[in-house]
Amino acid sequence: MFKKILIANRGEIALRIQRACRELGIKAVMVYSEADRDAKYVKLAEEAVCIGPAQSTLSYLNMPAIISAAEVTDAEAIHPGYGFLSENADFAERVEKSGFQFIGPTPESIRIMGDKVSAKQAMIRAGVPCVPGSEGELPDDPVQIRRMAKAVGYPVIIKAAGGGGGRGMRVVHTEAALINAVAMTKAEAGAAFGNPAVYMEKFLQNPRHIEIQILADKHKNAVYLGERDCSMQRRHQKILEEAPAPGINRKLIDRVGERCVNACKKIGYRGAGTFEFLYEDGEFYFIEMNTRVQVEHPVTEMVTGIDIVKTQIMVAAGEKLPFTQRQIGVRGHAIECRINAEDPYKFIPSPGRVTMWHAPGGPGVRVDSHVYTNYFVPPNYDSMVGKIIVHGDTREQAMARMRTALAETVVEGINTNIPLHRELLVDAKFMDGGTNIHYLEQWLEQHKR
Ligand code: MV4
Repeated sequence: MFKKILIANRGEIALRIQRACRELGIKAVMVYSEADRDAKYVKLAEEAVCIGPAQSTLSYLNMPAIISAAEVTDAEAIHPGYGFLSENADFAERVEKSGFQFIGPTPESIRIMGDKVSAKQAMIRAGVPCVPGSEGELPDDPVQIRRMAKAVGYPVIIKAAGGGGGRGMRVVHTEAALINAVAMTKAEAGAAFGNPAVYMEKFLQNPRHIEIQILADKHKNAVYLGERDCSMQRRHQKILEEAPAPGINRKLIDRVGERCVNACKKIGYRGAGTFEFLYEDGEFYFIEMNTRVQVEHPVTEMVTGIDIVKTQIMVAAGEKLPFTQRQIGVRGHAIECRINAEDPYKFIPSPGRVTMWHAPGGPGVRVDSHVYTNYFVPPNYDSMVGKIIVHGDTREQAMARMRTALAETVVEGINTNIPLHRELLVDAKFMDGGTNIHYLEQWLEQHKR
């Protein structure tokens, strides 16, 4: 096992990884920008290195600064967390070339999944169900493009190979609009991602966003840890996630989970990963794979009892997965509410001094946050300041626990989206379960104030 790890991230996930290190008896080196000097995990750290000014391009995205910090502190491995450099194949490569273990998949795996065309081709080959479409980069010939769209059936969606997470896509409803839409998406993709390649898919009108968590080691073992429902989102920002996904047939999920595991084995995937699917009319369609730990990993930890971050570190150190698929079960129900420093209905960021922070507690309640009373939320980064996660025997019990937790939570000095969560937790459609990816935006439109 490693003796010392460098954590190349900030905020709640930096604290989460630091906690996993403590449990494993590993020393954690924290890095921080000038804006994060007073962070709780920096104060708690046995070692911490300032890697630059507030601006992330000069600190948390500064590869030489991070690798130098690992060198001067004699760390053996680097955990990238989520966001920042976590899915940057060049970073993973530079980390390994500098003699450190990257806690994540190989640079090659990251590269394949980063290109959404090669990711989809890998999944088609591995038998993972995908959205019908071009099965590769679109050709230049407009005649062929039109023929493909006709075969797929309108509406279609044109997506950039270099995109993902909602960037670089365009829906096309008619043949008349097709060729221009392809040209526009290609031009934008070339400018935004340095890669003009695009592909085509059937556009699903009312899907849910369901994702499957996997873990794999360096010894060809891989398992799936069930699914998460992440349909509650606005502008591609998830705000509430849950596990398991309400109302989806367990046998179907097991079949898809097994396909994901097989795909991992086939491509030599290792570490934690998430297969993202759209789910509509009882069918799963793969869209993208995330090669990092995700914000919403705690709901899976709560229902499986497996520590995903600890396992990431163990498998990076070369250990075998400490459980088999048969030993993994889903017990009860978990819900996560992301707490953002923002206006709850206008979504304007609300950084600043937190004059009062009181976290909830009680049975089945977990809070992952680096915030404390008098903490200053810097304006330079993502607005998420923590997560409240609850577990219960049933979805009803989990919802009741979340309502209590949200009622107990006190945050003063900044605005947060807690009032929005309080309303959602008593919304009849949410309580029924199974709302689709458009639900929150429609709800906000109807509850305008
Ligand atoms: C789609 C789609 C409908 N049909 N693909 C958006 C984020 C990126 N990961 C893929 N996205 C979508 N791809 C097809 N063929 C609808 C979306 C989509 C979406 C997906 C998941 C969660 C929220 C979403 C919000 C808008 C659109």
